[in-house]
Amino acid sequence: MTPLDNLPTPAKKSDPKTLAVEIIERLKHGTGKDPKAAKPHDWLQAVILVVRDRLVDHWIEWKDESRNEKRVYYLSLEFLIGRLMRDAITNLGLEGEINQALANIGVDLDILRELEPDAALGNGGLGRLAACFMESMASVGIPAYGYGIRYQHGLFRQEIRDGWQVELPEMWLSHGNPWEFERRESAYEIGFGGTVEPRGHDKTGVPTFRWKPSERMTAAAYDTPVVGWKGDHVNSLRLWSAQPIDPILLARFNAGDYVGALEESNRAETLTQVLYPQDSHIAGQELRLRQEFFFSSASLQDILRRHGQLFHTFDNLPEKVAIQLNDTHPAIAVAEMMRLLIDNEGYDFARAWELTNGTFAYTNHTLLPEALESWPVALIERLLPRHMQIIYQINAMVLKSARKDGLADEVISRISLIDEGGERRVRMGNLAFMGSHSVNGVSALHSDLMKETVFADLNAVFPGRINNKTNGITPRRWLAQCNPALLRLVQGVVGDVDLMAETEALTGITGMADDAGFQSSFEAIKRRNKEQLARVIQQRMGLRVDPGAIFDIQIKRIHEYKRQLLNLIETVALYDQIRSHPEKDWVPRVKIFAGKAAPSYHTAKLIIKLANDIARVVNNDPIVGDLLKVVFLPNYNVSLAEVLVPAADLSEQISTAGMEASGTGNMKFALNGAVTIGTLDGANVEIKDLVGDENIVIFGLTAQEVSDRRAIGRDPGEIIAASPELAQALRAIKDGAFSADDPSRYADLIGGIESHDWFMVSDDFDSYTAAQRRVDALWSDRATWNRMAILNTANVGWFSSDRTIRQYASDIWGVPTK
Ligand code: 26W
Repeated sequence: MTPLDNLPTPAKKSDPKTLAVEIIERLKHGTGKDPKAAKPHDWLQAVILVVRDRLVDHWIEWKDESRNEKRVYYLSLEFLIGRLMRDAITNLGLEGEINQALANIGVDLDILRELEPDAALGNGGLGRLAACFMESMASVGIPAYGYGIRYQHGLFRQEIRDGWQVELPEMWLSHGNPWEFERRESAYEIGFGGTVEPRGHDKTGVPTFRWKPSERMTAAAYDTPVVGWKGDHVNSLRLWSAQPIDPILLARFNAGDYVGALEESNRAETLTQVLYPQDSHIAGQELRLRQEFFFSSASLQDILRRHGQLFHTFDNLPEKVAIQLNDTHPAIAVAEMMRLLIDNEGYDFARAWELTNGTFAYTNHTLLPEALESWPVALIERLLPRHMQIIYQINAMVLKSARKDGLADEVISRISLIDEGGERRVRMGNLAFMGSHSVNGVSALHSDLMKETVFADLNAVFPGRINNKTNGITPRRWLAQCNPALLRLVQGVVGDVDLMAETEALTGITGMADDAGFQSSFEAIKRRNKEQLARVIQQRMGLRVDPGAIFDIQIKRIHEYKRQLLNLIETVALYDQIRSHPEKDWVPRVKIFAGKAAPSYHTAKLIIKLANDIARVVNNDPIVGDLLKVVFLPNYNVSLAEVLVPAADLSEQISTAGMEASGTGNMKFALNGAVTIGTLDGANVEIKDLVGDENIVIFGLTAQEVSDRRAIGRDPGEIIAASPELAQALRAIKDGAFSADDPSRYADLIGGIESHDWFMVSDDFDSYTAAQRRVDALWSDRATWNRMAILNTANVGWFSSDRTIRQYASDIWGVPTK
């Protein structure tokens, strides 16, 4: 019993009147503003603080309640959380109350919403998945922490100037961040460089070591509460910021060297300044490795401190702690855990390995060889000398036992942690694999391919370790918040079930798929969402589009394997045909693109320019009119996705089969009643299984066919020659039909397709155009189309990230869910 136990700390009331009073109170006393003079940003701040107060009650309660339970730690260099206010308000069930409170004050919640910065602490799918997972872990009641980096600048802001992408710094923290709590008490020292010194011997006579880093800094914690559905559970997203241990080096300062005095300070602060954009190739920047180690070490120190305080031993670590590695970005944590257990806690190597392996699990998100991380041995030796020793030791142990099992030399050199072809490098994928008891892919196809390709040898050595966890999306953000009208419509049919908790109950609308009244309501909602998007397009680009046309949308990072180029070439072919036969009964389309290209990925940036060049020509052609419009919306981010996804008729998921690990945009579109046009890649395969063959438009080579064709070697020239439509579209682009100011702009881009066409645009082109004409025919019969759209919404509830998280919980983490 402490005096605090007797103090009443009642949960805050949340009726509109109390809320209104508190908002004004917060505005005055929290931000120091006179309500009469307050600007929208001040109101936003005040509303967030009042909502945050409500979270904090649940947060503290939940921390207390789950004290002795097994905890899950999700280590990720990216959390693409986007805006948080609507999430918090919906999950707390306060939408009506806050709206009412603000109406009484004369403030519009919708205006405030648009002012909240979109936290872009991620590149794309991998980061957004981490954000959906955080929300789902809270929703299903898993005590979990997300660990990452508090980047000062998230992913760059994209402007389109003269059709080209221009990158500008992103400043999400410029108005402060009312969601976060700085935890001054949770700070850890992080070292780099220096030497490893022998310390003596352990009880069994094994030599012991201690790392003496030459460079040190502090990791400071910032916590953001993440609230689950219905508000019962609130977890923490803990992001680390690098700070100098000595902000000013006094000796230098006193000697008059003012710049030198700040050196350490600058070096520390640089570390967490920017998020690395996901490039076509891993660049291997030293600063990136420093970021990876910095956040891995801080997170593990935090985890072990918490565990030690509770249990006073680490013998039970795997029973109480599960650490999930989001791709190989935190893979160095395997070596860091070994170091902490051996050097600091006195465990022997074998026992430390057992504990580490029992605690870690690893998720792989790509098979692209150019995206697999590896670091030069020399670099790790310089930055993390003790870790390099440990990595060698792990390698020796695993290879020795493989040798004993009679594995051939080639196999041994492929599973080795050290890649010896050329400059010696550490393979982070192999390190993550060996250090984990579970290795999972993110769709059924991708997990199968992992076993056959990158991890074939390791899979043979550690059978059963690879498993599948098909990705998911949170239905709270991707249905309730972005498309409330659709949720209301569906809810009216399925009756008294909590669709946000039991998303598979969406199947309850199956029987209405052919009902004329339901179809027209469904269509009317889609129409309003399209009108909303049309307004955004009009405002941002000054372009008028017809909401009666098919809205055909491809939004995702710009990458050759995702094949925006295939879509663009088809656009050109369609444009050609419309011009040749304007009298035909064409189905009007608006082709919408959005996405960022990595700043140094030239081909991707050229594809953006091509989209804009084609848009300029097509949109100004009076013959075409409203039959075809092309739009490239700048600065794609989570908030823009929330407007685009509910407005789509057609979802473009057209990657070269075998290359898109899962995709999650595909799930968001289907949930909101768009029909997918796609290849049998990633989770498209599972979408097809769920919605049925007749409710999805599949085209193109299968993953098997892609790999067979690549093995045989083929001539794209021949393929192009056999397709007059493709040949003509390629010629038009290549000859400058869309780039009169610089006719040879696309010569190399198209030349690449003619010569090697690694992503098999030409192989799939005819099949893709045929699929698009199938789409036209289906659209022309609106009852058929509406039925397809409805059956998509009805059947994809399985893709809720709650389902994914429950599978991780039971198969990998061994934690209960509610
Ligand atoms: C070479 C380009 C590249 C670089 C990095 C591709 C992919 C990466 C990341 C390491 C991984 C990534 O973002 N993967 C994406 O993860 C999503 C969530 O699992 C999947 O839905 C996407 O298919 C996958 O590309």
